Amino acid sequence: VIGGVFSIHNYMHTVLTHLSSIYSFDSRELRFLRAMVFAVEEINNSSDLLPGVTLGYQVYDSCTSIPMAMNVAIQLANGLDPMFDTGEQCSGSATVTAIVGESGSTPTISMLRIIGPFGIPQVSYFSTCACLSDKKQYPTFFRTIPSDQFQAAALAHLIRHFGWTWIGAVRSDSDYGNNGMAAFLQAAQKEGICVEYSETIFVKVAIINLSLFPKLICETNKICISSWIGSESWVTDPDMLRFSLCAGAIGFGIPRSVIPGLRDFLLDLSPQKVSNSPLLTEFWEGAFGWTTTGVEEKVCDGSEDIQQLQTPYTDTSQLRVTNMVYKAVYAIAHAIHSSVCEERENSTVNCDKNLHVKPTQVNDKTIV
Ligand SMILES: *[C@@H]1O[C@H](CO)[C@@H](O)[C@H](O)[C@H]1NC(C)=O
Ligand SMILES: *[C@@H]1O[C@H](CO)[C@@H](O)[C@H](O)[C@H]1NC(C)=O
Ligand SMILES: CC(=O)N[C@H]1CO[C@H](CO)[C@@H](O)[C@@H]1O
Repeated sequence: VIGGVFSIHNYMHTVLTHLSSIYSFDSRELRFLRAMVFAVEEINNSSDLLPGVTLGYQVYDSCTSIPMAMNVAIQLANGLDPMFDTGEQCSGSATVTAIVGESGSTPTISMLRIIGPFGIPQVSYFSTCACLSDKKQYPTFFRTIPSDQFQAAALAHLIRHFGWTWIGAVRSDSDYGNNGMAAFLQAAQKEGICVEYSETIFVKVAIINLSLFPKLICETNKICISSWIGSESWVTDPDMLRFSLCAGAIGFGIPRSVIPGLRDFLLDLSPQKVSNSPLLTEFWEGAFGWTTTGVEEKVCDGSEDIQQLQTPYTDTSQLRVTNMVYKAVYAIAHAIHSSVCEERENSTVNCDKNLHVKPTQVNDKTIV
């Protein structure tokens, strides 16, 4: 059984005019989650990788919250009941052998502090903080996405390339923001770029979920900027590109990819399948049931057609981070494979289903 942790829900508290909470469902993260399930199924169908061994999964929503991510880490280490997606093939609980996740660097670090001592390998698809490359601190951490160390240097090159020598820099106050900025400032100095200011958050808005910081800048549109240069996590975020101010932003993205069969898998949601999963039900109701203002409400009756939907969940035109999720599952499967399978002389592969795989064994075999 492998664990998966995704930031499906976001909670933001803003104090722009009065204290209000913005609650949102990130259907792109739901796509990441479903890509993990897809990869598990594909591996289960494969006769080369883990023949005769069935992978299972337990997936959780960390709600983009650090306390929640820590809670999930404890549950994964203990093998308690899954909170979401209890439908389909759950065969009961078990301590997970490896974990795919988290999305953000800070929740990933929080999880590693808890789960690391158990030796359970954690493979992130989206945590880019260079700080995570420290193998002494995080011996069980792996990732399929490159460290920000490379991005910082590349961004400084890019700015130099366009001859912009005078810039301002803003970041979120998080491990991703602070470490990323530190690396960038160093790289910028090397390139002879003058950084006028480097700020965390602007005063009027207090945001609990700091990774959403740039989103708010774009939404409130209060800062006058001639050109935005963004880091990967927001320059390819469909939510950000909705704002014209951000639509012209440039930066580096993870390459696009094509995952054959994934689109059909994502769209293969019968009302039956949806109603078996609380998470899919929420997505479905949100996509078909209510408008974003919550004013017009209509009830789902099973006649909804997902083919007609245009949401980040159904948008498979880019598959950047999604591919990193897919690769993370495969990295884990290969590590388990080399722990329990052996190639015979006559080149058949024999896997010992009954062998209890220790997470530390898998940790030693994980290569990404
Ligand atoms: C796995 O095999 C089943 C049965 O052949 C098929 O229906 C399903 O689409 C396959 N899943 C993947 C992800 O390849
Ligand atoms: C390969 O060898 C194993 C024993 O080492 C045997 O059980 C198996 O049937 C053989 N497979 C083939 C295809 O010859
Ligand atoms: C979780 C999952 O997809 N399990 C499936 C793995 O593949 C086997 C063989 O196709 C199925 O029986 C499992 O249900």
